[in-house]
This record gives sequence, structure tokens and C-alpha cells, in this order.
Amino acid sequence: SSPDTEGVSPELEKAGLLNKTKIAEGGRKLRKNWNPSWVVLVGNSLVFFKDPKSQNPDSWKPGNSRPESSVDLRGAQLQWADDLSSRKNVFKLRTITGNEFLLQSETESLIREWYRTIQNVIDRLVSL
Ligand code: I3S
Repeated sequence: SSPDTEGVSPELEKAGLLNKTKIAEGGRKLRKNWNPSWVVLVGNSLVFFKDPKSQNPDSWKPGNSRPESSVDLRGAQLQWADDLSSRKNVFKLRTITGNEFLLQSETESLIREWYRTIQNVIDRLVSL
């Protein structure tokens, strides 16, 4: 975990602000709607918050604020997706249930770090 989130919880892997759009629900294509999202990687889940007031490392704790949605990373797939957007630094997350999200940052190092960390969790879940 990064220095600013260390010590919060052994389960909290990463938290930060990314641009997000959902592009499919259960395999059915959706119209894009990009929005900034506070993204929290905790345990087996990627949790999204849209409330700017909830943008802090304690956000994910039960009862602290209500997530917009949450994604189970077991069986999920990641791939770089610069072909799916005019934006740079974009990757696609596909869940086992066929929900698809694009996540993006203007900062290449930051999005690479997110990709690497989420992939590590996905890989860890495969071997459980
Ligand atoms: O992949 P697309 O359809 O070209 O994505 C763009 C559109 O969804 C656009 O919305 P409308 O067509 O509803 O106006 C969005 O505003 C754009 O952000 C989408 O493209 P990018 O390249 O930003 O992912």
C-alpha cells in the first residue's frame, strides 16, 4: 500500500481518484458516461464512491459512507484499452458477470500502478 494509506487496515490495498465509466452491464453495451470516482481496492473488491465528501482512506469502512457500486474481482479480467477511448491511459475491467468498466487517469504512472495492483489481487484470487 502507498504511504498515505498504510496502517489504515491490512485489507485496504489502495485508494484514489480515477475517471470511470461503465460500458457494459451483463454483457449488454451501455452508453459511456465518464465521471471522477473515488476508487478503493479492499479485500477481493473494487469499491466505487461518487460522493466527493467520501474521498478519504476511511471511506470504505462499513457505515462511513455509501458506495456507488462494488465489483468482485474473482475471475475478473484486465486489459489496456486505448482502442476503446480517445482518452489516454485507459484500461478495461471485466467482471465474471459481464460488467465492463473503463478506468482512466491523466497520470500514466498512476494508472499503471492501479493496473498492477488490481492484477495482483486477481492473480491471488485464482490460487485461493
Ligand atoms: O466510444 P465513444 O462512443 O466514441 O465514446 C464517447 C461518447 O460516448 C461520448 O458520449 P455521447 O456520444 O453520448 O455524447 C462521450 O462523451 C465521450 O466521452 C466518449 O468517448 P471517450 O473517447 O471519451 O471515451
